[in-house]
Amino acid sequence: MQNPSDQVRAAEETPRGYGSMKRKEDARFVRGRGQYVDDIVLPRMLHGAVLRSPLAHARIVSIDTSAAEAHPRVHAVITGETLAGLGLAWMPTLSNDVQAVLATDKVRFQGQEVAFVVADDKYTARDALGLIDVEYEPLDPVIDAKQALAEGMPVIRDDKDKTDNHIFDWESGDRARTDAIFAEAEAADDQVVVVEDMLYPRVHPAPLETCGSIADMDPVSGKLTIYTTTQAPHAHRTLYALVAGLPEHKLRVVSPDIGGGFGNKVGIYPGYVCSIVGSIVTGRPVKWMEDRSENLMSTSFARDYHMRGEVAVTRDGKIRAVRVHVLADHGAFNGTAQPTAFPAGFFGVFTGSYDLEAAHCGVTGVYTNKASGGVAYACSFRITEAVYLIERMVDVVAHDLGLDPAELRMRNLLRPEQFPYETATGWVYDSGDYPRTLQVALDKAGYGDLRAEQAELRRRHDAGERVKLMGIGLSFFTEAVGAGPRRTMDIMGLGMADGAELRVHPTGKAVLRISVQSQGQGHETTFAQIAAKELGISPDDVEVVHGDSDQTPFGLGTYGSRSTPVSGAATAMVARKVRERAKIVAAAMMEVSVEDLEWQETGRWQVAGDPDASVSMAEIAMASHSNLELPEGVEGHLDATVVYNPPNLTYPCGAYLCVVDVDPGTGDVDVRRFVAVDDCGVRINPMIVEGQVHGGLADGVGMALMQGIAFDLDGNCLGGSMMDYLLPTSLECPSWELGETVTPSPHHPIGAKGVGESATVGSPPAVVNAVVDALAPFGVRHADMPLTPAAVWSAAQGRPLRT
Ligand code: MCN
Ligand code: CUM
Repeated sequence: MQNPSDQVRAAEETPRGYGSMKRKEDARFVRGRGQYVDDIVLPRMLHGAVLRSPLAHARIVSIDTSAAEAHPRVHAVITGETLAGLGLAWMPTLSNDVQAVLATDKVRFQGQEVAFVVADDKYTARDALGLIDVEYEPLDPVIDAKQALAEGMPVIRDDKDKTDNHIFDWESGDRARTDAIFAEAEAADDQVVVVEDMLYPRVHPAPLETCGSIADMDPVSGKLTIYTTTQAPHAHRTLYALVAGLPEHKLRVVSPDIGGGFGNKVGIYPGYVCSIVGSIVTGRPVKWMEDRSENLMSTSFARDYHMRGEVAVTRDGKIRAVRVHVLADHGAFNGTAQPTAFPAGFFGVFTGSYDLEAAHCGVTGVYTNKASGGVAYACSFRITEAVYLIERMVDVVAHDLGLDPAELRMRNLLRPEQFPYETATGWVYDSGDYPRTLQVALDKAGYGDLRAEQAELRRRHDAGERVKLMGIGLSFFTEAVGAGPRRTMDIMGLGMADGAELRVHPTGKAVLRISVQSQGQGHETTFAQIAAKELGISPDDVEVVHGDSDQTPFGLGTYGSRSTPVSGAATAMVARKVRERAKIVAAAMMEVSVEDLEWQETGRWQVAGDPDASVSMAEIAMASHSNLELPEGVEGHLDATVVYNPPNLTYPCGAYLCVVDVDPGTGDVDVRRFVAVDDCGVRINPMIVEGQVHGGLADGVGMALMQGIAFDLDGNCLGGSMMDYLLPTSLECPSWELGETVTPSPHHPIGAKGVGESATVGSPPAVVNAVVDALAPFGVRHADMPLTPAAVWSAAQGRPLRT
């Protein structure tokens, strides 16, 4: 087990006041008292079920719903035609595309929504799906993204007058300068160009709670309430308002407890819209909850990036430039979720943690007959792909040049004095001490000893002994989290800034209302800690309200690890505003001037130099509600609101080291050790941060070794159950060894950077680098994820599996 005292604590700079307190929300979760969407039962509630396409690509000839409609316990059968009458057959996606709510003309992926049945109970609704008769005319599917743009391929999106399957071309960086450096490197004797193709396979966030909603249209008041699994209640409300033409005050979006999101719950799914239409049509609340296969087959997948990386490097290991081309498989509808101006998300940070002369990437997005989506799963908008690309490439360079991968990284990492650092693609990294972070990881792992052990095992292997091969894999990542600023970042025109409201009651207890929505990250605890520290009261005395659009200020939601960078900053700012108001009241209470007061860490306003003259926040709160005479213009009471528009993203980083033992005979990989040193600036609750890192590391082991949503040539999804799509368990994971460095974000009011996705971003390349390193005696230079025993064995035979 993890021994906390064993953890490297290079955190001398951490300000006091935060700390590892147990999560407030766990009181209800460990007692089974969480309230998830499926726990909610409304009076007269009906249940919906979705009929899905068995085919990946087919024209719909006819849909006969008469038998289902005749069922005595069925209340409504809704088809694309019904929706077309309401103007709702298609809905906008978060990427300026449209997506079919229920198919009218064609089905475009296996599992696509075709009809919706509303019945007395969920079993009847499901049974009645079997009574619907759909006649399909099968069409050739487009499954291989590399063939999607080939001459003569079937056109998937003929609804849009398209003549091919091309979605977008996007580029970043300075192409001419990058090409010039590559030309130089190719010509020079002391430089080389290293090239590798790699796939980041399609994977799925697979939250334990699937997606669902309950729509409740009150026919009298005309108010529509939607209880739904969303990571962004306010954004969803405004999008519903825009699509349905309803005013926002007639819409209430409630996101109750959420059983994991991991990006899967950012978008709006057809099932949500169907439950709304079902409620409007029947005049009763309608619940829709998908099952496991529906979740895996039809909701937002992640990755599916076919990448070619090129590195121009001197023979002694100075990386000069990086060039990348990506073919991005976006499925049948472009439903990726990222700020509007970023069709490839934040892939532009593919320059990683290194000091480069130039860089360029081009991304081409294509349609295929697969489920849509495209950023979900703890990715910080495609930074998973970017970090995998650069960290795999660095290891390929080390392999080709015969350099030690740790040494090569040290030689190229940004140095602390270079911050703020503008990358070759225009991102301004705020702060970090990368060499120190890497050194902490190497020391903690005992890097030298590990290499010595590896050399000995290799010697025995070469001597013909049957031993497991040991691999050591490193990765160093820089994350970019906390979207906005709203000037450059929006979702469908909604700028990425967050509001916060804080009210201190007369007794000194506070209620904090935030716009972000926790899916398990512990916001009720950490946000209370932020406000409590600023106010000088106990976190137990701050109640955090979130997840209800009627009760909280507007904001863009939880994803891209933006809650702490944006709403966390809003919370600190609003609490400071309240503290300043408290100061005026305190001055009136003690009959001194405001300038005479100074704030004490103990949570009191004190007359400078006189410890006997001070008042606590609770005393001030009561006085602010009393008949105390206040200065002109001060209204009394203790509350405030703010909107925080971040000046920049925050850039957490980390150094990860994975040790694996590989059986070359079976291809079986055992993750022996995993050292993760994260720097997310000031940690509010180290226990929660470590929990976030643990989860992300497990994600990384899953993606690297066992997960992939694959398709056969007919477009049948091969990852539609948890028998096929494997989740890592404690059996596949080692006891994580965590460490930290602390470089506060200079522009964040409390110096915190986000951390929720760091480990998912940073860990896959460490695991893959370790496995490839283990296979070095077989001359292996690269192998694609997932590194299943079959893939590892094939790679060792010199025939790596390629998709
Ligand atoms: N925290 C902290 N100190 C810091 C940074 C963060 O104490 N310096 C705390 C935060 O206050 C918060 C938690 O750590 O309680 C995560 O914070 P943050 O990095 O701001 O990320 P978000 O809260 O915005 O969470 C989103 C992120 C994303 S995008 C995915 S995907 C993911 C992740 O969180 N999904 C999760 N972690 C998850 N964890 C759980 N249990 N469930 C999910 O669905
Ligand atoms: Cu990209 S998964 Mo998280 O940002 O909700």
